[in-house]
Parts: sequence; structure tokens; C-alpha cells
Amino acid sequence: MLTLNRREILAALATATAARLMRGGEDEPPAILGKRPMILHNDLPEDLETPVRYFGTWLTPTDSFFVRQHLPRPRPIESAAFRLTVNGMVAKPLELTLEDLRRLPQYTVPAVIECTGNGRAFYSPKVPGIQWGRGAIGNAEWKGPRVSDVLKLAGASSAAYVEIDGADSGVAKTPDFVRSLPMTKALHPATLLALEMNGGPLPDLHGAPVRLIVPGWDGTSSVKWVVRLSITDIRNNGFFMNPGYRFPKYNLPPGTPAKPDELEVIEGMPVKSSITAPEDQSKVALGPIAIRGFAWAGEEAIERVEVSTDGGSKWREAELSAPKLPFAWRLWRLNWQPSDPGYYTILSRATDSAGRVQPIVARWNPSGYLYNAIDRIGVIVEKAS
Ligand SMILES: Nc1nc2c(c(=O)[nH]1)N[C@H]1C(S)=C(S)[C@@H](COP(=O)(O)O)O[C@H]1N2
Ligand SMILES: [Mo]
Repeated sequence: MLTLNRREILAALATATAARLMRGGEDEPPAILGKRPMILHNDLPEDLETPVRYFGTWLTPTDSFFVRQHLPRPRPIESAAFRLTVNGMVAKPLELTLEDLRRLPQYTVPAVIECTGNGRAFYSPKVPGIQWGRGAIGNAEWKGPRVSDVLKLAGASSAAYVEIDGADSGVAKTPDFVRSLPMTKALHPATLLALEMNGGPLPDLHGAPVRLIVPGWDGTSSVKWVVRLSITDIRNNGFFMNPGYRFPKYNLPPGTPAKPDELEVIEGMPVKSSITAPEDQSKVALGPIAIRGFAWAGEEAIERVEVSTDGGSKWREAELSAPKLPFAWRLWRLNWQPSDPGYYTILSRATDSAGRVQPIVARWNPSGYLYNAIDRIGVIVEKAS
């Protein structure tokens, strides 16, 4: 096992080649591809986790937003050469330019993207896959036309699915990245083809020039580098729909395999809170301590976050940031004044607007998806010297 320090490598040092792909003429070498130093799980393709100390603002800055890729990034496309194909069960198949997409009404949606495997490292027994901790998640403002407006342009019929293809293509044993989105979710007014992220152009790492945003669903649904939408009655059955990104219908004894016909496609996300300060196992001085974190609940809004500083015996309600929205997260904070030095176990537990509460134990599954147990850290409170 690598230590935390060794995992937190300056990505710029680790992949000099990737840095060369950086466009623009900065004076000093930037951190990799416009990112602050991230927890580097893979360099090619880039899998970058946000260290918890970067969280603390409602919008996660683009330069610290996590990155997840299964395949090498596609070669950047000249804006003028870009075409989005819309085909299948449509009256009028289309090849849309970026200008066509910009001419449609533009909408802004704040939404979390959380990787389905966020928190995988906390499952016991361990499961294979990237050992994400708390940082395969971020909340950003996405802007672009609605998928529904694009489908209207093409005269899409009332089929069951939209199939979405990203420009990244299969390599070795990893197949092409294609996903199916149920039409009801595709037509939701918050489902966008994003051209912008946090008020700036969508960066290449996050799917430029066009990515899908499926608010409230698992990160995998938000296909990057979108080049084709196909209207169809058949759900895609490629790796990223089956067996990838499926969850057991029934609870499994931890450590046991799932029956393939008892796996379901993951859609909406569960209620979850994470503690971002203090850091787990850190030392803090005796005195007032701000305990902070974020909480989100997929398509629901966060109603309440409770915090315990004594291992779950007593709970206090944390202060929540406005606004209270579906899809986006809320930051929370609890001011704590421990009376004595010593070791403290701090827990956070969120409740959403549908009444869902974070469980004590997350549902173990062979792929380590959807980890959402009550969060837990330990801190050492020391007498100020
Ligand atoms: N084309 C394409 N889209 C993709 C992926 C990918 O590998 N290829 N990864 C998905 C997964 S698993 C996640 S969690 C999100 C991550 O988005 P981000 O890198 O912008 O944070 O993108 C999704 N979209
Ligand atoms: Mo993911």
C-alpha cells in the first residue's frame, strides 16, 4: 500500500508528456492540464481525486474538480470541425455544429458529479478498482442547451432511450464508452449538453467541447466528449451498461459475487455527507474547532445534517448553506468546543427531502459502488502549548 503522502504526487511531475498537451502559453509550467496538485490514481488516462482540504466552497473550482476516465482522452477537435450527430428514430437526422448548439436557449444548472466508485476505499472487504476516498465528487455550474431542445430539433419520436457516444474509443480490453439514458430523464429540463463549466469554457479533461450532464445520477451517466445521440427503443448492452455500473438488487453477504441477472443499472444517487475538515487523523489545538463538510442526495435536496463528536452517542444539527436544491450539494458546518484534549471520533449523517437517512453500514457490492455510510473521522485534540 502506498502512503497518503506518496499518493499525493504533483501530477505535473508525474506526467510531463500530458503537460505538453496543455494549450496556451503560460510563463511557468502549470500543474497538469490546469489542475492543482491532485491525488493521482492513474496518469494515463488521468484519474485524479480532489484532496479534502480543497473543498470548502459551494462550487468546486474547475482546477480542483476530480477527473475520471476509462480510456485515453480523444484528440481535441477544432471547434469548426466539430459535429454532433443526432440520429436513430428521428424525423430529421442532424449534424449539429457548436454554433447550432450555442444558438439554442442556454441554461445553467448547478449539479454534483459523483463517481459511482467514490468511497470505494472504505468498503470492507476491499474490492478491486480505483481506491477513491472522499474526493471523487464535485459541485459545478454547467451551462448549455437542454437535451430536450436538441431532440426537438431532430423531431425525435417517443422512444425509450437516448444512446450517447463519447469520442473516446476502445483500447485493448476496454471497449468504446457508450451509455443509454432513459428518455424520461433525457427530457428533464435540467439534463443538459454542457458547453461551459463554472462560467468558463468546458476543459478538455471534463469533456470539451460538449458533455452530457445528468443531474442527480451517477457520474458515469454524464458522458464526456459527446459526438452522437441516437434515439432508440433498445438499451445499449455494452460494457459500460452491462455488467459495468450495475448494483445488486438484493443485499449480498460481503465478499460474495452477484448473480448477473440480479444486477440493475445504477441511476439516481443515495443520500450522503462527507467530512472535509478537520482531516482524518489530524491533530488540532484545544479551542473552538469548525467541523465542515458537504452533503447531497441525488435527485433530492438535503434536509438536515447531524454531527456527533463522541462516536455517535449525542448528535447535533449542523448549519447548512443555502440554497436547498436537488442535484447540488449543501455545505455544512458545526462549531465545536471540546472541553478536554484526547482522541475524538466525529461522525456526520445526512437526511434528504424524501426522508432517506445515511445508513450506518453501506451496502457492500463486488464493484464497490454507491458508498454512502455515515462518514467518520478521528481527530487528536491537543492542549495548546
Ligand atoms: N466519454 C466518457 N465519458 C465519461 C467517462 C469516460 O471514461 N468517457 N467517465 C465517466 C465517469 S465514470 C465519471 S465519474 C464522470 C467523471 O467526470 P469528470 O471527469 O468531469 O469529473 O465522467 C463520465 N463520463
Ligand atoms: Mo465514475
